Amino acid sequence: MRKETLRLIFLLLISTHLHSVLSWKKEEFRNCDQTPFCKRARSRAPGSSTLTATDVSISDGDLTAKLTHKDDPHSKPLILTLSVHQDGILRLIIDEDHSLSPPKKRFQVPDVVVSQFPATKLHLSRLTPDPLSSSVYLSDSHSAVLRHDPFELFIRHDPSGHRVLSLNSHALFDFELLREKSEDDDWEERFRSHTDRRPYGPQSISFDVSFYSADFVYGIPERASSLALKPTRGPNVDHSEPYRLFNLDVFEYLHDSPFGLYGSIPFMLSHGSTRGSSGFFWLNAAEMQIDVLAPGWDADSSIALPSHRIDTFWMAEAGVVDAFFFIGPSPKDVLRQYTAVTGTPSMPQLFSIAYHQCRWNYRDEEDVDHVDSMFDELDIPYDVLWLDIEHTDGKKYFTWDRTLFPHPEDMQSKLADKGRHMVTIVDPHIKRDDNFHLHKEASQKGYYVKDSSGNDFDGWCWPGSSSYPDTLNPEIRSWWVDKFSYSNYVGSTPSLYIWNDMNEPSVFNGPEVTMPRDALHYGGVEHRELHNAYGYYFHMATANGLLKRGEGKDRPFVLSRALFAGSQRYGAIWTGDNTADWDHLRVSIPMVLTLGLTGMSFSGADVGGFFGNPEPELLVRWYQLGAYYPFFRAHAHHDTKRREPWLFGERNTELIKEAIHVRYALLPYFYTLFREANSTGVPVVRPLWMEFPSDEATFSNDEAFMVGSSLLVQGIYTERAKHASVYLPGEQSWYDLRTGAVYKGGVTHKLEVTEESIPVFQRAGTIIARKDRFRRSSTQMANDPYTLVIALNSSQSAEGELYIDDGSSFNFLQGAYIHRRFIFSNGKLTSINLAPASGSNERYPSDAFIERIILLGHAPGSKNALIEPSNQKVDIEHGPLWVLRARAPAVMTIRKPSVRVAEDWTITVT
Ligand code: NBV
Repeated sequence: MRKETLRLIFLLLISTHLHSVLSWKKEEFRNCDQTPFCKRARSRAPGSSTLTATDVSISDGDLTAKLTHKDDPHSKPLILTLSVHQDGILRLIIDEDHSLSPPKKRFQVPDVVVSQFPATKLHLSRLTPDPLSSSVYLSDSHSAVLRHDPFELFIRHDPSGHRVLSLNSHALFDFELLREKSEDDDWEERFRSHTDRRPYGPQSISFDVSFYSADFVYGIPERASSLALKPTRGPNVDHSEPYRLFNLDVFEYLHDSPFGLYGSIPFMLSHGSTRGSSGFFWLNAAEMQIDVLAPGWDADSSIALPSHRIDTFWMAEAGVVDAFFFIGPSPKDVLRQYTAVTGTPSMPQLFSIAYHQCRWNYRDEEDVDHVDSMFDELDIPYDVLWLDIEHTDGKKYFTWDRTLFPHPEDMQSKLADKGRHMVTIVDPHIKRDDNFHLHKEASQKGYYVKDSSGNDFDGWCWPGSSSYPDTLNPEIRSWWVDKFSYSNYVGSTPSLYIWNDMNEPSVFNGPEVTMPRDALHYGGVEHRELHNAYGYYFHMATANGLLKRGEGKDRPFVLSRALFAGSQRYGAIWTGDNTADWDHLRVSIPMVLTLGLTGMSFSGADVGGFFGNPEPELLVRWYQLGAYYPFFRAHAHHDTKRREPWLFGERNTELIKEAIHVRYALLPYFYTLFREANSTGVPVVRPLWMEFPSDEATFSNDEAFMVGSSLLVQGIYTERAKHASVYLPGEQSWYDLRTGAVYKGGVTHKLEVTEESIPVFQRAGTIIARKDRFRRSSTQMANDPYTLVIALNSSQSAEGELYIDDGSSFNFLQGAYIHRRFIFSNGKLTSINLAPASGSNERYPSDAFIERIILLGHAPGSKNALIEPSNQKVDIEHGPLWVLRARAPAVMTIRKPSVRVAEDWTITVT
């Protein structure tokens, strides 16, 4: 009887859940006014902080100081520590004074700062003696200055005396100290039907951060809004909510809202035309709210600060100040500095950057087989087929519904025979079913997150009553890791990879559809302190599971919905449940760009839109744009009509196929960019201003983006578009990727567009490597020859890089790769080795060769090309720019130079 009632309640809950899918329900989520710490912080006036820095000294190579309230010298001080790291990185920690035994240790997020980072610390030994301030050198050209009274921290560019970044310039700093509860204290907080016991009371932190010489600020994903962050407070601001960072499962999110979605990265960058970029990162996993303040917000303030400054206000519910300042000065420098702290994106397997076919759900093995064979029949390449929650036995992850999927191993091996892979979903909610071994083990071992009374937290999710593994605990992570072994995950094979969904975590009956803030984790950490990093730890444990399964030889692939700073080390993320409409297509670009700017280079949006049925035209445009997302996957809600590429008539199938083909042709270029991201942190897709940092016309461009430094992509975001305005930055020209037609740089062009493609251009002065033969999957293209596309600039020169490795193992870390730079100048193309001088050819031997070289923008008349050292002559002819495309324009082509990619050679055009 009890079971029946529970079942009914559950069905009711699910139906309300699904009902709420119909639209975003504002009232289900807290706004700043309903969030006491946010409301309190926002009501504070500039100048209200009375903290002064005293007892400044250098100890252990760090600068330390006490922060005390001037008007209350007996109040408990805070301890400030400043450390300086290589490459102009400043770290600031402010916490309670542990020697005064605060009621509890505040949570400082572990496992995000990479282990190598502390080793980059520079030992401070010199402090300038000045009663008003203390300063230390940050780099050859920058100092960090701590003003004592009132306390303020700023970074100064010494030669010019200009400021770069500062904290507490408006004296808004506030740090609520933990205290023992007295009888009069009522710390409980209520939201809708939920009560948060808040046993430790108020503990929030807030402060202002200013970015100087800045025209715009960017970053702090994840939300569906513009790339440049609009002000949220001050004169002429039309909406008044701060940007929220609180990982939530938000149904049908709006396409233009400051509301935080599934992931949080508390990292903001500024950019300006005069002095470039700088960055600020606050490592804190509690709910955060951030205001971008409009000029004039502090009209009453007497503090005179330079213009071209952007003030921001940061508020967090708990934790400590563990903040990092990055001095840039170029946007790429900021990314390098940020990823020196949180890690660069991991190097993905080649297959995972190709095309993925997903839907909730591919019903059964027959369905899988049918979809797979249709791709073959139509000659459309794809690499991965995905199975959503319905493939399991009653939403118990790591199991199969054996009626629908009786032979999972055979199913996977059939795909693997064609070089294809499968991904299955593994969510964090574990079904509380005593017959489920995972649940039995987890509950016996005490591995679940606890509720505020210390019992296993029990919440509703897909399987009904569910509990959640506490992956903050390293022991629980290693337990989780072992679940991915072939013997534990019965039915899994080496070509199976994983998808983590709902890891915000999503709890259908929880406050704001998530876990209560007073739930408890390992070490007595409250969920409120850890919330934004829960999904990060789960993603980490899953990725490490795949790593261990492959005995450390295979690069894992795990897609996660929730994310935090550092998630880039564990896999890809996607932008969740978008909608099949033009606005969502448009907003996918600032969303993906923002993720890239905050280290998370490997991301994409559901192609086609998750909710709703796209019109064929929208679907085609989505494929054309999605082919340039770093993560390229089509996906759809189970209530939508089937939408595999062949279901919209022959013409649309052709168009979709062509979009996918372009991605496959460009895989060598994409893979080279993924390696660049892996070694430098610079994202695969970039805002235009990252490549053209002084061109103001690019600063708020949300519609176009760069793929690497060579391609510019302009999306088409409206129905039946006949024209598009495309701004092509820089002084050099641009070549249309499809036609080779040349366009002037520094101009906005009004271009005709057809259904055949969106506008994409190759920048003059660049060389791109392609693979133009199409097979079933990227894996099957491994030994195919390359085409080089040389786009010459006005001095008839160009450069580009190509990175190749085995596409799946970690041998590249031992130098098993090919990395070449191609330089074309004075009529001669030279291939130069960029890999460590000795041994790379032996470590990664390859016969791969170049079958065609296309010269765009070359002066006509050349007939031959001389290849050295082989001393062979080959013809220069007119050949198609795209071999497989009928009616492709003819361009100057060096056919069959047949030089090996791994070797040094030159080709001289005569
Ligand atoms: O697992 C089902 C879906 C999934 O297809 C989607 O991609 C996720 O974002 N999942 C959310 C849960 C339910 C969504 C209504």
